[in-house]
Amino acid sequence: MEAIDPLVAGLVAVVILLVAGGIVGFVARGRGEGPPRSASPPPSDAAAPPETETIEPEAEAPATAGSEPEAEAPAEPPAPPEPERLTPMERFRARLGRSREGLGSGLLGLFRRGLDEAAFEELEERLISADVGVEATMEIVEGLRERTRAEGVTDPEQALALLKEILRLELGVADRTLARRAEGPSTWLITGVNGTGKTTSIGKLAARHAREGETVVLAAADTFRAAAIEQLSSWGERAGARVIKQSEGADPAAVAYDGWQAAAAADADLLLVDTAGRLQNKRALMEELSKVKRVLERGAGPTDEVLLVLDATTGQNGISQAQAFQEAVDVSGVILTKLDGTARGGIVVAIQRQLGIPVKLVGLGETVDDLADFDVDAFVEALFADVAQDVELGDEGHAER
Ligand SMILES: Nc1nc2c(ncn2[C@@H]2O[C@H](COP(=O)(O)OP(=O)(O)O)[C@@H](O)[C@H]2O)c(=O)[nH]1
Ligand SMILES: [Mg+2]
Repeated sequence: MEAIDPLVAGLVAVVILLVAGGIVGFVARGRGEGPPRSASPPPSDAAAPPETETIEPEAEAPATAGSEPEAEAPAEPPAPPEPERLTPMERFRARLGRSREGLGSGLLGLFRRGLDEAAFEELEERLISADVGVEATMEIVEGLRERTRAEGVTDPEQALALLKEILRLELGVADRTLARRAEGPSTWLITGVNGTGKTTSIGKLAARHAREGETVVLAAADTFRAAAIEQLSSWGERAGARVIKQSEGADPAAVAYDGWQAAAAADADLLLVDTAGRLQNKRALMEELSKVKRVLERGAGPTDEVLLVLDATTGQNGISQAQAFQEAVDVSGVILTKLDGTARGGIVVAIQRQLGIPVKLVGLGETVDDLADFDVDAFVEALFADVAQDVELGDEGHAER
């Protein structure tokens, strides 16, 4: 027994040294690697002035247009120096300033004054002004009233957490995936009223998927004005996506069909079809759209996504527009644009509730990076984010004050 003791002591010492070394190494690594994430400004600053026609592609990863000189198959691809992209949470938070001002900020202060009728009434007003819709507002506020009572909640922070949870539940059930087919080009038809942001959203989508290494084809089936075709072409150029177009006034259904043929011939991954949003009257527009879809499907088979682009700043108006589109082309998802410029972020709730169509993507600005998958958690957190953190992120809405 006594002979073992020094051996055991030695082993113990070695183990202690190893463990201590590991901890020191780990701490050192942890300190060293910390990327100055929050210190660096967002790549596409929210304060950038809106310039539709002169959007810079801001140093896109050149994964798009084929053969770069240095694109020799590297044995082990080193992590490419990705331009730093915001996480959904950061992006939402940085861009939802206006909605937050109306809805989220100050709520904690309100609850601190007491969870009484006056507080619930003010919450109701805020939700309605944010375009959540009357019915949903009543339910949300009633839900909060009941749960705070039932659970004996008096703490304002807890009440806010409950409100967030109720909102998340309200938004939480939808399938927001963008449908892709296993083989051949997935086809997404983009519809919506003029000026809502169809072409811009297509440009952003094209860039995003091209960046991921996909081959993207765009069909300029908004043949209503030559400018619309040019606008799509320049987005296509920037994204490295081929644009199938004809002259102004051409049959949009034929352009869509051509788009499919080109996409199939190129073995492309994704076909995005732009459409017109303005015709002499609504009926003509809806007839044209359903024809575009029908003809496209003769070649392409069932359309994978029919995305309706709605402008968040038009509030409830957008919802009545949506009904007509839904009848004409059976919408599968909404792209909600201009959420950055509105205090009516609550429209997300109203759209889903009143239309039963999930918001799948949101536009958070005019530049190529300003399209985000709709993320319920990020959205709800951003709506109610602590105002102190906005300044840190350079949020325009609050930093200006
Ligand atoms: N602030 C902001 N502007 C947007 C957004 N999406 C589109 N726009 C702007 O809305 C205007 C109309 O967009 P456009 O794509 O031409 O609409 P379309 O007529 O539906 O094709 C343009 O000035 C766009 O830059 C967005 O998410 N945020
Ligand atoms: Mg357009």
